[in-house]
Amino acid sequence: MSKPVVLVTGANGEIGRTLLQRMHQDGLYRVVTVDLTPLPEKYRGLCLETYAGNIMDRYLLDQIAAHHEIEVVFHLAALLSTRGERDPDLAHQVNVEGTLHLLRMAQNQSARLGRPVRFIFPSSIAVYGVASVEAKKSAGRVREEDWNVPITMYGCNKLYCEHLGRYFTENFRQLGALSTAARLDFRSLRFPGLISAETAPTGGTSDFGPEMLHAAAQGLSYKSFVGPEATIPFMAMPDAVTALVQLLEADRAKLTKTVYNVSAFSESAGQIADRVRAAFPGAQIDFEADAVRSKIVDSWPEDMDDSRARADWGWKPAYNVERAFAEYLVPTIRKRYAQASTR
Ligand code: AKB
Repeated sequence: MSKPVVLVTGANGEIGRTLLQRMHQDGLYRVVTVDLTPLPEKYRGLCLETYAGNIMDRYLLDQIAAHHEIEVVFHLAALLSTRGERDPDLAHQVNVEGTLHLLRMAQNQSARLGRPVRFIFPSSIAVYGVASVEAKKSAGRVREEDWNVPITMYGCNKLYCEHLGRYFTENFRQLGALSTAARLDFRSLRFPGLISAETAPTGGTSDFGPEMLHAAAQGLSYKSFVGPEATIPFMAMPDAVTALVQLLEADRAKLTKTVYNVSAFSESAGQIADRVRAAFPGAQIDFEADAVRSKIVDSWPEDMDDSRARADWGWKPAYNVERAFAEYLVPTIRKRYAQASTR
């Protein structure tokens, strides 16, 4: 019996690369990928098939679906919050139109298979829009239904796609005679800022955390675009991938929600800077707050209440901030740049 096929979009991105390694280690699925940029050989070798292309290309998606019996979709491709503010139209096209193309393709696949394709969608802390820094302070760890008033195109896109996924799962073509088997099994989680030791981030507003670390590891100075007091929740990338895989394998009957918060540790930019300086003595980190990017970060909650994810599907981060720095971020990033310097 051949292993089921998983489609990963945005496979060459921060989450995608770590997910490919994890899927390979777990050995439960064959992986097909699509990304704008070709996968490096190190990752291509982990996949059944890789496609370089755009999720806006419906013909490409139909081709992929015709060649592979896709049972699961991890839809990671997205334009993040800062990039989305520079080109809101493109962000809407990729984040919403592109997601709709994927949902349609997966729904057609469910109809062909006679059972729901599981569609795993990473949403974001960006769907929240807390009214002020004072309100952020008093709001503390927000629940999924609180403050859903995003102030970025990316946050709007992610919130709308959560609703689209729920629609495809519960009400798609409700006036037609569509069997539930032909619907989707959409599952989503809202990530905090993610910190990967393997890849430097691009286009995000939570990037100040990982950017500080990657700069220090390369002996580069860094100017933070938010002030030292800016605080949001973060998560080490291995935990983010664990959350995606755990949600995929969770018993549908135990899921009381379509969208879950997940979180690991809440840190300010100043606290992260102190940890980076402790790991890389002499690291030059300054703060020069950009008003707009600070406003975006200030609209995101200090932390997210992930008690529903813990109760429904056993979510529990392996890395608190101390362990993340000591056992994952610093040793891995040191090795990464040491290897890079010998190339
Ligand atoms: C971003 O900063 O846009 C992303 C996110 C928080 O979803 N990293």
